[in-house]
Amino acid sequence: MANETVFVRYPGNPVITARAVPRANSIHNSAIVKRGDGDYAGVFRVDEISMHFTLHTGFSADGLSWEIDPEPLTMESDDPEVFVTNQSYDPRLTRLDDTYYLTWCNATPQGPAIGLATTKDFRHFRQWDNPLPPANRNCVLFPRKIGGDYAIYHRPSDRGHTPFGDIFYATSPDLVHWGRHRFVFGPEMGWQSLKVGPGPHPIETDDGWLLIYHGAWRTCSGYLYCVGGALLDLDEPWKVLYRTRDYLLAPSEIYERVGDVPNVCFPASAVLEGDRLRLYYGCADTCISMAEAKLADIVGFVKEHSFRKEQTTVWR
Ligand code: BMA
Repeated sequence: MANETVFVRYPGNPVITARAVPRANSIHNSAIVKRGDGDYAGVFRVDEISMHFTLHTGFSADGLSWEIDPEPLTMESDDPEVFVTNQSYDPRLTRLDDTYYLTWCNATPQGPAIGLATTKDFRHFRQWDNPLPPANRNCVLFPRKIGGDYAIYHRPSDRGHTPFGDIFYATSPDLVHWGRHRFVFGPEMGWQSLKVGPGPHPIETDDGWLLIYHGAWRTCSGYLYCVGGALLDLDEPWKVLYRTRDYLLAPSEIYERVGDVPNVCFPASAVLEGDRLRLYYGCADTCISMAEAKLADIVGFVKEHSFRKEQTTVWR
């Protein structure tokens, strides 16, 4: 395969296409988890044929054959001021104790804005107060508290196809009040020279938090979205220990190269299966694929293919 590193693509890719949902133009950057009883559930980004972006739940016995709810999910909230739009996209899911935390992006008149909701059963979702002001496009919660607080990685943005983007860290004692904002890392030369954003929830390893992220590069005819990895300090997760200089995954297959937005691999969920990690990623803003690798091999790759300090050049 052209550019495979440690990840091996599932031969049946793409795993989910627009055919799974009536009136869908595409289904891509989506959040998938494996539940306690061994089945899989997810919140999916569906771009409808009206080009409204909606979130739908989906269920699967094996993570490969999916039933996607044809209707968008609904949220309950006590707060009439929470962001509600007809453009909701790029969900992430994190399990913490017995609750799943959904973060996603809403297109609001003030720009992209992060939504936060919780569910235990994927039937009832409770939306919390707006965690961050616009403009912010990517947000994911850590799977455990850090120093007694909830913690997120997020990516401030602008209103358009943002030509910049650094990853930040923030914490909250109660999921409502967010602070202690810390810069984590920004673009670097090469495939991640335009912007970076957090992907699936961080995964705790002996070598630090593994964060799989996307990096974008501007080509002469558009953008290229690749997948990278970083290892971050377990107690102070804004401190970068290692961060990939070489990408972990990049568009090479026809379903990654061709679609509504060509040349996009957008990592959105990571599911651990024993010592292996399944990465689900959006392809060309059109469909969803899966690639697998041993967790230890991913960590090894990140360490081995990391920038050395003297190679790091901030590229703005
Ligand atoms: C980003 C997000 C993603 C999308 C990507 C490529 O800015 O909007 O939803 O996959 O662009 O179009």
